[in-house]
Amino acid sequence: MVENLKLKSWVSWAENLCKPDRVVWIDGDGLDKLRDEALEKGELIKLNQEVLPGCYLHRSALNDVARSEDKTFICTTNKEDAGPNNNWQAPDTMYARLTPLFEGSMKGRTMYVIPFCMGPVGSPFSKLGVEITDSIYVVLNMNIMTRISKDVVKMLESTDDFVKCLHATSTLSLDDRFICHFPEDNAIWSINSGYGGNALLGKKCFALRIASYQAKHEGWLAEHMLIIGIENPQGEVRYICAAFPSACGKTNLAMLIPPEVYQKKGYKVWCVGDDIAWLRIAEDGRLWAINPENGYFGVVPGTNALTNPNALKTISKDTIFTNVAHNVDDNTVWWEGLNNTPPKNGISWKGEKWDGTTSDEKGAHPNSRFTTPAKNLPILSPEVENPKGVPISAIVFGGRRAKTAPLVYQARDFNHGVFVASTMASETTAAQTGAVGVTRIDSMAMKPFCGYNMGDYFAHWLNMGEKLGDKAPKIFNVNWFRTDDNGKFLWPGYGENLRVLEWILARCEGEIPAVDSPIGFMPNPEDVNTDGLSIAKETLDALLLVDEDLWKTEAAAIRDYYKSYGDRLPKALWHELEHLEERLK
Ligand code: OXD
Ligand code: MN
Repeated sequence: MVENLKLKSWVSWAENLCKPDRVVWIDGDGLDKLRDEALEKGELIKLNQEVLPGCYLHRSALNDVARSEDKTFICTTNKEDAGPNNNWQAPDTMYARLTPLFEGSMKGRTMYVIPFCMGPVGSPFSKLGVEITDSIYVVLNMNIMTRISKDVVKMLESTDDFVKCLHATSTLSLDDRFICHFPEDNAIWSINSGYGGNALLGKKCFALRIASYQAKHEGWLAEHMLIIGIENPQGEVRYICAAFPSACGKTNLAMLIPPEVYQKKGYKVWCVGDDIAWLRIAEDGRLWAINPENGYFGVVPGTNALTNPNALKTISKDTIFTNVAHNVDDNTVWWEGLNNTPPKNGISWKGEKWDGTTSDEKGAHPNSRFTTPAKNLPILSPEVENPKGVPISAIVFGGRRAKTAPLVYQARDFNHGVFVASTMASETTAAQTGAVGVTRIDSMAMKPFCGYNMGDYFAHWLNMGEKLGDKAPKIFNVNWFRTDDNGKFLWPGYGENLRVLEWILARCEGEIPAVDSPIGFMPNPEDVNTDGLSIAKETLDALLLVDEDLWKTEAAAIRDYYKSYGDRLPKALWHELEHLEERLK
C-alpha cells in the first residue's frame, strides 16, 4: 500500500512474526464493513440507532478494565534513564521476552496496519505513528481518537519519522501482559490487553511516554493536560492547560458550562483538549499548545446532565461505550450516576443479568469509558485544527485531596511552580489497577506517563522556564475535592470551577492582589466570585485554609519522594523544598 521502504519492511517483519491470515491497511475507508464483522463476532453490540445513532457497546474481558501500570515498562539501555518512576527492563531483554509471545499470535486472524497522525494534519507540532493490531475494537477506537486518512498515508511516503506501535490481543493472560516502550527505537510493543490505555497506542504510550522522551530531546513538552479557552464578555479568549491524575474530573473541567451568572455576562468556555497537550515555545516567545488527539476517551460513571451536559450530548452519537450496563428493554446504556432509574431488565458490564437492586454489584465498571469524536462536542474550540495551536496564559495542577491542599493557590514564580507540580499528590481512583483512595505523589500527573527519569524531566521543565523567561505562563494548584470532617465536599465543583479559573486569569493579568502564605499566593476570600452561589463564608474560609501541621507532614513526604531521584533531582527543587520548610517554621 505504501512505498516507504522502512515502513514496508517493518510491516513484513511483523507479518512474519505474528503470522496473520491477511493484512489490511486502514486509511479511514471501509470501516463499516469492519464494524459489521465486530457485530457478527459479538465484539460489539449495536445500540438503539434511533436514540443513540452510531453508538455501540463493547464488553472487555473481566481482567482487562484499566491501565496495567505494573505491566508497563520503559526499556532504555541504562536503567537510570527510566528512573524510579518507571518499571525498567533492558530493550534486549524485553524484545527477547516478548518476541515468542507475538510469534504466531495472529494465526487465523487479520493484521490491521493503521497509519495515524497525532495533532492537526500538516501542523509542524504533529507526529506520525503506525499501529499494527489484530483487534477491530482497537481499529475503530483509533479511528475516533487519532487522525486516520489517505492524506496521512501519503505523508508516510516521504518520512521515516514515525512511531512503530505493535499490538496483539493474544490470550489476554495477565502473566504475559506487557506494555513496553522503547524510546531509543521509537517503538511500542503491547500484548495481552485490549484496554484503551494499554492498546490504543497513540494515546498514553505514544502521545505521553514516547512523546515526553522526544520532547526532552527536541525542546518541548508532552503533558497530561486538558486545554480550554475562556472567553470573557469582551470576546477575548485566554487559554489554560490543566493537569490532574486520572479520574479527577479533567474531562468535566475541559467541557464545563459556565454558571448562569457568568453566562448572562457573556462568558463562554471552549474545549481544545481533555487529556493531552503538546506544548512548544513559539516565535513570539510564548508557550503554545495543541491537542494531539481527535476524540475523547472519558470515564463514564458520574457523567450526567448536571456534571457534564456537554459530554452527555457528545456521547449520544458515534460513540463506543466500553463496560457500561446494557438496558435490554430499549437497547440503550446505563451507568452509575446517570440517573436514579437503573434498567429493570439489564446486563451488567460483566455480561450478567442485572437490575440495579439484586446485588451490590455495579452495572457499569467504575472505569467504564466512552470513546467519542471531538467533532461532536458542542463547545469544541474553533482553534482545534489551528496548526499553531493556542497560546497558554496559565498552567493549573491539581489532585484529589480531602485535606491539605486549599481550593487554589499560585506559585511564586516558575521554579516554585515546577516544585508545586512535582510534589502534587492525589488519592488513587479506579483508573489504575490497585488500591483506591491511597495518597500518592503524582508529579505533574505524569508519574505513570513520563517516558524517562523524572529527575531529568523536572530539569527539563526548569530549563523550559528559563527559556520562556517573563513570557512563561503562571502556575497554579487547585483542589476541588476538599471535604469537611464528615467527608462532604466543601466546593460545589463542576461548572462552578470557572469561578476559580476567573481568579487565576485575573492573577495572570496582574489585576488583583493576593495573600502571601507559606505555600504560595492565596486569594483574598472576597476575590473569589460567589455571585449566585450559596456558600457560607466559613466554608470558603475552610476551603482556603492552609493547615501548617499538615503541610509539615507533607514536606517530610516530599523529602522522601525527592530522595528517590538521587542526584538526578535538580538542586533548584531541593532549594524550593527548603524554602517551604523555612516558611512553615
Ligand atoms: C486516561 C487516564 O484514560 O488518565 O485518560 O487513565
Ligand atoms: Mn488521562
